Amino acid sequence: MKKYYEIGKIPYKGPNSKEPFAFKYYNPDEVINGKKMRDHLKFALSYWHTIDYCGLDMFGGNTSEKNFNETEPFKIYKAKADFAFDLMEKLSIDYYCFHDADIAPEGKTYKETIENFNKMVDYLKEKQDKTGKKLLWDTANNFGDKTFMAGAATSPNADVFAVAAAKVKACLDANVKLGGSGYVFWGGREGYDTLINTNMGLELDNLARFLKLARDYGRKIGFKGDYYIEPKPKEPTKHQYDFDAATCANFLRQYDLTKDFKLNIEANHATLAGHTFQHELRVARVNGIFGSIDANQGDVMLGWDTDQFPTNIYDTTFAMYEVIKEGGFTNGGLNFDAKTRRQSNTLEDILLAYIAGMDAFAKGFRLALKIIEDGRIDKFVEERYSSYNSGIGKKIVDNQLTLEELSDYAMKLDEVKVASGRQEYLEAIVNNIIFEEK
Ligand code: XUL
Ligand code: CO
Repeated sequence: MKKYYEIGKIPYKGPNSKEPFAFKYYNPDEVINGKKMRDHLKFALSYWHTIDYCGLDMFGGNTSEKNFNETEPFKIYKAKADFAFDLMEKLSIDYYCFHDADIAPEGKTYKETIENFNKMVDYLKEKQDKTGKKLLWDTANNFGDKTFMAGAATSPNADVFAVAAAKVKACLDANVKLGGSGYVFWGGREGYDTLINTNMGLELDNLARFLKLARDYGRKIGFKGDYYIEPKPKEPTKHQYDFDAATCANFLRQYDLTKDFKLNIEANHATLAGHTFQHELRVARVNGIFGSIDANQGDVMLGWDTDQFPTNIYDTTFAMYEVIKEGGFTNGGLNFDAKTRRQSNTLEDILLAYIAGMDAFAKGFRLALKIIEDGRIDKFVEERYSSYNSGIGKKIVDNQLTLEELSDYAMKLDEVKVASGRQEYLEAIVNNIIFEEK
């Protein structure tokens, strides 16, 4: 197999190709329903997993190297940025995402760290201007350093709240400079391990206060994109305050944040919460807070966030079904919050992993369109609820009836028969569409 530096731009070769470094389903400039595939899917590269992660796990060190033969800190981070943009170009990826800590060397003080960060933001701006690549979102890593061991906005220590604010301020400044369309707050360590040492009420109020301060500052400096919170039920803390989409929806509503904040739904976080990816997307949609996606997948046998590249066609199909039903992405996109396995330790494995994930979503997108075009599923659901289109059902949804009136109506009914849900029939339709030879 070819080595990374022998490989040029990844071509689209179609489903029958056996070429490893070619797309089988993602044809970036193919126009579907009036829009290029690249604009439907809005793929983004994740800096932390792709550019920094080298295979470290709890039992052993790195299995790969991403300093690109440099030893001086700024030269290393510039080489990383060069690699990121080269990779995006090779893969026809138009967007990227990063944490502050991902792109620049850490300084000896918070001040120096932010200065280093700003320097590298300027470098990324130059690269963006040259290539046309865009920032989907950035975020502050307010969980890695020991300062944040008890949380950031929910830390019991007010100085930590201030340090977290300084980092978010720098990330928002960077976002505006780079023309980003989103800003993410993943809860990180915003949660708790035991209530014996925790003031939950204050922590939640402080988290909301923090988000409001960030929102107001961002709007003041001209950030027009969406703010996202990213549900995750556990890891690193035992109880995360942003457990799942429903918990986040309640939090945003309680603190009057739904106007500015949406959700960044991650597939592996959904499964950790005991939900499907599609469930989380649907919950976000019905609450009017669907924003962006962290595309990956977990392993059903493992209880942690494995952040694998997504290859499960059912998941990508149903995820794209939700995206299409939502009318597509606006400020959001599909960020691969995914890393190559520890044993997939070469640079060409990164290309192969992205190709696998992008093709899985491209195929999922094509299949979701087919499911919608086929119409049997949507028609079945529509008919299943048709009793609400007229008569008593229409009056119910128009809020015209009291409980007494409903009771009077029910008293006149004979046996009520509920129609079959036909789950197996519908699953067979989905399989038929997915496996249909064309
Ligand atoms: C952690 C996670 C993060 C966020 C950004 O599980 O998903 O990478 O996406 O902080
Ligand atoms: Co994520």
